[in-house]
Amino acid sequence: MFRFLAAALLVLLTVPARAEDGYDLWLRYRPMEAAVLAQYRPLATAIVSQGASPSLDAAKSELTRGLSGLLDRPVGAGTVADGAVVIGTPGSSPLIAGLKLPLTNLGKEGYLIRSSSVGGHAVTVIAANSDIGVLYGSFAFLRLIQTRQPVARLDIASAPRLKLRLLNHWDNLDGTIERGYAGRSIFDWNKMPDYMGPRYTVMARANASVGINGISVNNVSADVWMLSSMYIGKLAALADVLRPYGIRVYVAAKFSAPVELGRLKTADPADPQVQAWWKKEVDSIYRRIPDFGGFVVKANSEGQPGPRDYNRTQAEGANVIADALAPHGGIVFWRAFVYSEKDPTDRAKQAYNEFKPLDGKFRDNVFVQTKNGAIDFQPREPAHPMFGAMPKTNLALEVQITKEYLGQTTHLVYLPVLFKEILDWDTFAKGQGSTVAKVIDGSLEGHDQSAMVGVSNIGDDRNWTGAQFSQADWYGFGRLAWEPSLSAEQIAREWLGMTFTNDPAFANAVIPMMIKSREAVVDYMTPLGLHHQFATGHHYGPGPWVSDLARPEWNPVYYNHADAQGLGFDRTPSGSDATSQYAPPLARLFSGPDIPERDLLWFQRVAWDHRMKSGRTLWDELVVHYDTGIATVAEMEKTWAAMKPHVDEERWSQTATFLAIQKKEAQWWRDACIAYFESFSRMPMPAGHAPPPHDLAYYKAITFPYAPGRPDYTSAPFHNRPNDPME
Ligand code: GCV
Repeated sequence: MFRFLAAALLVLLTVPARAEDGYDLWLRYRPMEAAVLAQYRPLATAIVSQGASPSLDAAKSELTRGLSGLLDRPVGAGTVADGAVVIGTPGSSPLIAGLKLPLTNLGKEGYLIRSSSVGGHAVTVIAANSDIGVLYGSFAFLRLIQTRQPVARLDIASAPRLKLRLLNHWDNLDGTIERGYAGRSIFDWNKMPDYMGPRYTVMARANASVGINGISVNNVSADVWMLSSMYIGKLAALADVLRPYGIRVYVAAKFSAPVELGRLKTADPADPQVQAWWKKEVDSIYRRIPDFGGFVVKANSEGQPGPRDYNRTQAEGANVIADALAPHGGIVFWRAFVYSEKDPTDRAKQAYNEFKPLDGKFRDNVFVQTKNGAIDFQPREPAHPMFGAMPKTNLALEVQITKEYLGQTTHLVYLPVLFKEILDWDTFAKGQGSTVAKVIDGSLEGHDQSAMVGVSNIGDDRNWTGAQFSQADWYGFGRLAWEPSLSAEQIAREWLGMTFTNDPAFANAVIPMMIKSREAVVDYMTPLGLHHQFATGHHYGPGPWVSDLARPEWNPVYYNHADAQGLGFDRTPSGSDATSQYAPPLARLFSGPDIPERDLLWFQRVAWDHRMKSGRTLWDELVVHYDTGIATVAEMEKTWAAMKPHVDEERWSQTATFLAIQKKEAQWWRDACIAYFESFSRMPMPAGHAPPPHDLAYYKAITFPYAPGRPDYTSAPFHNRPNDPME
């Protein structure tokens, strides 16, 4: 009997207390290892807080939850004693006020965490100028413990470098998500405002833990219903849930709302009735949501209405809405993602051409929201030439956290490396060191406003983002929007420690795997500056041959320009001259022989037998890159296989299976692209590199009628396909 009980106990001790499925994100707060518990327990014995507010309550309950979980014993409200965690603002806490802490430079959202003495007791103080700052500080304190940092002698001050740190959800009101790969929308509008499910609060906690302070809730290709009184009522209920966590709600507004909703004859921004309509609409929103953030607007882009419909400029369009918002402190995020089928100019040049002349014409409460690159969230793009070229305009950087062009759910691609590439990109706008980070944080041109926006990857999947590792992209976006100088390695280390384990053997293997994943996807999808080689509509898988779409710039052949002579888009002065949109040192670099090869085919057209720096021909180099991408994924798969002892079964095996899918699809990308390009180059495969196993027709015939995330979800057309490879 005793032996049986001992065996049962052993089983209980070795099986994780709770199965893990990713729902708890990086806020798991599982008990620390026995070896370190003894060190940490005396340093967080109780939470002392004076004053009360919803944000302070959120801070208290996060600390209670987090410390009790991590320290594996109840840590609740208490009084000052050794080990107490004293939280608050000088305004609401006499204890904090008495400490005369240097909070002035921390602004509204910054925090200070300091080991201190109160009444002769050694305590940790988490102080800020506002309750939301206290909440941010509480998450930061928990993060230190979650990542096993020493907390006995703390003196940390942190304030966000960017003021607005937003997610844009591209969620449709019917529950589908444009470019969403993690299930359906988490916003269950149909049941709002009566039922506000628990996931909104978990999402708010996760956002606040990384400093995200705003979300726009609906697709930028906007549904006018969102501005209706009925939906604003639902939104007000959501705003109530998110407010304690410092998160404001924003809405994607449709420019034609004055016509569709207001029944006016026009949406012309110069029309006084239109101006009055926006004012009335905005006033009424603020009556119901006093801290409403403002609007995101996609205008005159991909079929959306906009000021150009009335021969007005983008600035006139933005300003009419900005004027309505200004008295309430609201903001317009006016998207620069515009291109027109009526304009034969290189698509990469169109946004700059349209916006650059408008520099200085936008109101102060307008951001021109600019994607990281001039095309569309490709695996790699040079930074958008508008960064650095609009000194009198607030520019917000928009990145895509959902992986529309990066393998969607199943490819492990750690995006903070990509985000950093853009933030650290030197625009040379004011000489060397004029990075995109300095453009968007306002410091380069002395702007007060600053913003970074990420297109959300959240859905109603149990693990929120579809894949465990995609949580790192959400996490990393928030951390970088707070502090763009953080390194992708540091963010990975934090996230891994909080999400899986702090075991150095795990971090030492998995951090390099995550970092490498970024170059791998470029290698196996679009090496050497290739871009937009994706299958039609859903963008899942390769389609470099596609040439039959209505608009030229929707076709991959528009971007690769493959023919018997060579490959690549000539954007030098002898071609589209897009290079001239960059500051002179970059313009020279990109149109000359010293161009970094990673951007070669983006800017230049190159003969198949062109000699690369390696001494190989372009053709051979291309093949080598595709194969390097696959080899990297194979290495990632091996690394992860060896991590099995460190990770719970469900999260380990999902990731392992996804990596196997990624490897298979990397091979598919490589084979399909090589089969297509070989039909032009007519060059032999370099030694040691196998030809694609099928002919081009095979790859062309692969279809995915119900791939998720498409912008135009309707019943997929079923053609009589001549040779369906699956049949
Ligand atoms: C919301 C790309 C995507 C579209 C998206 C658009 C945008 O074209 O494929 O789904 O639409 O960008 O950013 O507005």
